[in-house]
Amino acid sequence: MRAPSFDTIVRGGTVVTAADTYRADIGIRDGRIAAIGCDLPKATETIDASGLLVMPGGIDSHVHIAQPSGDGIVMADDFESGTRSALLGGNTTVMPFCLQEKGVSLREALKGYHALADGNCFTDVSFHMIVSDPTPHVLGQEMPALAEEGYTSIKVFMTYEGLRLRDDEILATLDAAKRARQIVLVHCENEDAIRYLIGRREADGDTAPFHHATSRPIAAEREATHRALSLAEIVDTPIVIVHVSNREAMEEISRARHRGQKIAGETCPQYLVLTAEDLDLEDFEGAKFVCSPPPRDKESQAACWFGLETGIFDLYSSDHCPFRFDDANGKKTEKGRQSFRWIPNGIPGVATRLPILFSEGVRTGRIDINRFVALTSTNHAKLYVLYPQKGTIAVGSDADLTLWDPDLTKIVTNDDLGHGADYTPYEGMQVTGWPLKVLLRGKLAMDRGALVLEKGSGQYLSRKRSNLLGSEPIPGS
Ligand code: DUC
Ligand code: ZN
Ligand code: ZN
Repeated sequence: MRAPSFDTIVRGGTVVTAADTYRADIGIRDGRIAAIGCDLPKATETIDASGLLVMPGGIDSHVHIAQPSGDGIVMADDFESGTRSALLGGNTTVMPFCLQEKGVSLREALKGYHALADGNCFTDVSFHMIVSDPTPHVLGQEMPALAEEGYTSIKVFMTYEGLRLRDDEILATLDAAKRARQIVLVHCENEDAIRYLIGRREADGDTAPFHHATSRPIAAEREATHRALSLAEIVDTPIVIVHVSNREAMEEISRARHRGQKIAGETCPQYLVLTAEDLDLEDFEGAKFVCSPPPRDKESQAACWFGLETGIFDLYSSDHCPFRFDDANGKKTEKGRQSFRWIPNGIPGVATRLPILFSEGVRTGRIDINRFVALTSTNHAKLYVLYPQKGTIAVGSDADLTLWDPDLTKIVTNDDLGHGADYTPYEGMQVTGWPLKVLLRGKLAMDRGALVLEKGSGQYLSRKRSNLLGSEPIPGS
């Protein structure tokens, strides 16, 4: 008897990539896509995908997991719960940040982070580095060495005392990253303006969570975005502007592109469906929505949708950064109850990222399903040099597949999301479209909300050097 040609066939679904939509079977062998065609012959296992969309697994290139947060604050997710939540939400790869604390080398930071992640993940994982202490050793020795070893993206902050870099430090970091061919992500908010406004609010007795939003106005984000783009222009290198919340920052990106700069832009679900009014809920409930930049207003939501529709944004990420609400080591920290200044900054969202964009974007006709795949998977893989191993459905690619029910209506509830936080900012929201099954490198990993694979099934992905926003990876580079 001849052995079956495939380990698994995903049969009868509608295959969706960033470019095409068509009916086909997918044959999988040794964890990779071995054939795409009609009526593929038998396999050891068959997964029925009729009535479902078969899409590349989601890639969330902006998540925070187990990140040290200071002051006794504990992030709600470790790698087990964070990647579990990602998988339940239809993702097969996440990219968390490895934070360099001041006085610590990048290598030490990475060692600690790998110790937490390795063997504990449900999805594949690849790190960005956060550079907070750009010493000559970090810039001249560590960055090039780590780029060689597959750590090819870094993030810098323009806000937060202890994390933010001065302009000359940003220039030096951009320069070093350009030489090492690492792409730089920038958090754009003007620290001095924010610090001044926080002081003013506190002096006026305005200490409730809502004033997190009033102390981080659009102008502080717009100014810092303009400055980051100017610094990148001076060094002549591309950058990624992350978590953009409003039209004015978007206009800075568009203007820079018109000047000829290569820029990637990212927005997140919170800027599409939340507003600053959510931070104004009573009984400290507004703290559940404290994140930076803060959610803005309806006009900003419309602008961010426009950016997704028209290509101002290349990436749609969750910025998953979870803290427990009802917890003195989370949102309800003793100091945080006295002033918004101390409320930990971030909200959970890795599990709800895809359903929110599908329901509010695809079902409403704002974007088509191919753009959905580009924004949630393919563009992340291309930008961060995981493509075509990840981010598409093609012969030779990893068989990371999300089987999506486009008609399933759900009410979002925290119990379904698998993260370590005790709430979701989207509780009670009705969405249509939900991931039914996920395959990770050919193996069924999630089936109707149940985990099928063990933790530790996720692998660490080291990446090639960045092509710095070139359209395609350079073969062999
Ligand atoms: N920036 C992020 O990217 N995530 C959470 C907090 C922050 O400031
Ligand atoms: Zn940030
Ligand atoms: Zn973030």
